[in-house]
Amino acid sequence: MNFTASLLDSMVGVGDMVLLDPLSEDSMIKNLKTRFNQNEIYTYIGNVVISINPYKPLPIYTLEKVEEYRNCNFYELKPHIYAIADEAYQSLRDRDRDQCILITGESGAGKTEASKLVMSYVAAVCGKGKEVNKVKEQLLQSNPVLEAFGNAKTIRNDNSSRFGKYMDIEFDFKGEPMGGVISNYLLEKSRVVKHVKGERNFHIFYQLLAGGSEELLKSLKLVQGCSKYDYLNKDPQSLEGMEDADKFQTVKNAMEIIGFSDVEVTSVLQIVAVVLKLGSIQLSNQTQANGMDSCYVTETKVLQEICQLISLDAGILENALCFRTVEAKKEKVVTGLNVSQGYYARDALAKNIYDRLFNWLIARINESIRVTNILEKKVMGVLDIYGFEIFENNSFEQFIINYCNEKLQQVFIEMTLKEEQEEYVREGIKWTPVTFFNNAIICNLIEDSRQGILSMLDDECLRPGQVSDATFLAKLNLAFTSHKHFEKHVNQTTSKQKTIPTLSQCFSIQHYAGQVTYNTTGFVDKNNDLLFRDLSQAMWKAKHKMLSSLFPEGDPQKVSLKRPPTAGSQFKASISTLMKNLYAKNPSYIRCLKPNNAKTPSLFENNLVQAQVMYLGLLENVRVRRAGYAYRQLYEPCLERYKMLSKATWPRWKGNAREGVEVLLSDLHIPSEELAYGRSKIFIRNPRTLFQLEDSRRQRMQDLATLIKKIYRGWK
Ligand code: AD9
Ligand code: MG
Repeated sequence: MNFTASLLDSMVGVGDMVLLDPLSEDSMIKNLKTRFNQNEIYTYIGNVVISINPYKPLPIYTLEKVEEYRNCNFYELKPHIYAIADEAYQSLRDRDRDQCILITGESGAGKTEASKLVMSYVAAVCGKGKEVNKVKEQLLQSNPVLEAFGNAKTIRNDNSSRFGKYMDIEFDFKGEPMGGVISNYLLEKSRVVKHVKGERNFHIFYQLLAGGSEELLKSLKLVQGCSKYDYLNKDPQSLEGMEDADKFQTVKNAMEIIGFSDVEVTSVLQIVAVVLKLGSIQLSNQTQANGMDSCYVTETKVLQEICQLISLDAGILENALCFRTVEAKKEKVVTGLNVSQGYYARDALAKNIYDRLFNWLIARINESIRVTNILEKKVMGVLDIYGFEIFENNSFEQFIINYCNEKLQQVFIEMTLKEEQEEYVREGIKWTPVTFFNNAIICNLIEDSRQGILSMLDDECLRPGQVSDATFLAKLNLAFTSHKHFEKHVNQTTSKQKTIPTLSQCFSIQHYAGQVTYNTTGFVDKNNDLLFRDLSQAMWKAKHKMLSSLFPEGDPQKVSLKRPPTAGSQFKASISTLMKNLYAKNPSYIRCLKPNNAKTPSLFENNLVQAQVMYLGLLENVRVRRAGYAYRQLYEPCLERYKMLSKATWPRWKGNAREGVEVLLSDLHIPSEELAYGRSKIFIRNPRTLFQLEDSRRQRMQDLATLIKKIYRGWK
C-alpha cells in the first residue's frame, strides 16, 4: 500500500484529516462518514487517532494485521489503532520514553474496546518465552475480571465501565513486559442497590446466577433467576448478546490464571452472594419491651443465611441494621432506627461491602502482576475511564464522571499544544499559536480548593448542624450567580426535564461537551460516604476472613475519631495524582466517537457525530496541526524515501542527511517558504507538497519497475 493510496483514496475518504481540503466541520463529518460506510473506522489527525464505533465485528484485528503493523512507519499503512500502539511501543523500546495512551470519548464510544486492542497488540509484539507469556496472560486476564465486577449495562452502553481504570504496563530495558499496576477511580457503587429501568446491576451478579453450578449456588444459598433478588429485579431479562453463563466461566478461568486461590475465589463469591441477599432483607416497625421504637428483620431466613455465609451471629447483624450506637462523652447511647433508616443502613452496607470487595480485587490482581525486581523500567500507561455522561437525571456520580472528563480534555488541550510548541522550539522553528477553547475555567469551577463546587460540598458535609442538599445548592447559587459556566434554576419543571422532580433542586454546568443539569438530591450523603460504626463493627466480627479484613475500622481497638476523607476529595486527590503521572509521559490519543445512540451497526448520525467533533475540539486539532507545518520527518528517513527523485541524491548521497534533503528539495524546485529546516527534522507546511513528493515517487517507482522489466526481457 503506498502513501497516497492509503491516505487519499477518494473512495474511502482522507485517512489523515490534516490533508482535508477544504477544511471545515462539514467536510470532516463527510469524510468520517465516507470512511465509516467503507468500514474504515480509524482516521488520523496527525498522530491522533479518531475511532468510530462500528458496533459490529470487523476482520481487522487478526494476527496478519498485527504483523502488518509491527514496526511499520505510522503513515505507510491505513490508519489503525495498531499503528498508534506500535508507535508508542517502538518509542518506549527504542527511545526510552515512557508512554501513555489516553482514550477518551463519551459513554459507548468504544474506549474499553480500544484499550483492550492496544493491550493485546502490545502483548502480541513484545517478547516471548514462558515467563513473559505468563505475565502477558495475567495482564490480559485482568480485563474480564474487572469488567465482570466493574461494568454494567446502562442506557448508553451494554458493557459500560462504572469505574475509571488506569493501567501501567511495565517493561524491562529490552522492551519485554515484566508486570504492571492498575489504579481504579471511584466505582459507581450506588448501582448495587439501585439502577434505573432498562439498566442492570454489575455483570457479576447475573453471571453467577446464570453460570454457577447447582452445587455452587446451593453452597452460596442462592437460587437461579434474577427475579428472586430485589437488587436485580428492576429489569430481569438477561442481556441480549451477553451470555452471562459463558462469561462466568471466563471470569473464573481468568481468576485462576491471575493466581487467585480456590479459597479466594470462593470467598469472593460468598461476598457477592451476601450483597445480593442483603437486598432481600425486609424490615418492619415494632416497639421494644423497653418502649423503644425500632425496626426489625421480618424475614429471618435470609438474615440467617447471610450470617451462615460469613460466620456471624445473626443477632449481631440484626442489631447493626436496626439500631445505631452513638458515643457521647464516653457514654454509649443506643437509638432504634425506623424502617426507612433501617433500609438506608442495609443499602449502605451492601454498597460498602461491594465497593471494598472491588478494591480488594484490584489489590489482589496488583499483587500478582506487581514487578519487584526490576531496576530500570519503562512504562506504558493505558487510561480507560468512564465517558462523559448526560442522562435525564444526573446525580453525584455523573458530576464526578464529567469532572474527570473535563480534566482529560484539559490534558489533551495542554499536551497537544505543548507538544507542538515544544517541537518547534526544540527544532528552532518559529511558531504561531492557534486559539483554543480552554476548559480550565470549568475545571476550576469544580475543583478550586477554596471556591470550587467540590470544596463547597465538603464544607457543607463537615459543617455541624442542619446540613442538607438544599443548603449546599443555595450556597452554590449564591457563589456562582455570574459564572459563565454555571446556571442556577428557578422552581419550575420544563417539559424537557419531566423526570426531574423539580428544577429548584438542580444546577447546571456548561461542560466542554455540553450542558448537564445535576440533581443535588443525595450529593451530601454520597460525598460523606459514611457507614454507621455498628455496621463496620459487625462486619469486622464476622469469622469470614476476607470480609472481616475489608472492615479494619470495625476493630474496637482501632477506633479512630478522625473523619475519613469525603468521596469528592478522595477523587480529586487521585485525579490530581493521575494528571501528574500523565504529564510526565509521552501521550498518544485515541478519540472515540459514537456513530449513533441505537448501538447499531452501519448507522452514522451526522448530528451526533458533529456534536462530538465539535466538543472534542477536533477541528482546532487539525488547525493546530496545519497552522505550523503539517508534516515533519527526520532527515535520514526523508532522504531515503525521496532520494530517487533527484540525480544529485540517487542512488547514493555521500554527505550528511540534512544537506542531502536540502539538495534534493531544491532540485525539485519546492519553494523555500514551504519548508523549514529544523535541527533534526525537515518540516513541510502544505500537505500538497507532500502529495506532490509522493506522486512523483510513485511515478518514479513505476518507471523503474518498467525499466527493470524491459531489462529482464532483454536478458531472456
Ligand atoms: V463507557 O464510557 O465505559 O460506558 P466505552 O468504554 O467507550 O463506554 P465500549 O468500549 O464498552 O465503550 O464499547 C461499547 C460497545 O461497542 C462494545 O461492547 C462493542 O459491542 C462495541 N464496540 C466498540 N468498539 C468496537 C470495535 N472496535 N469493534 C467492534 C466495537 N465493536
Ligand atoms: Mg468503558
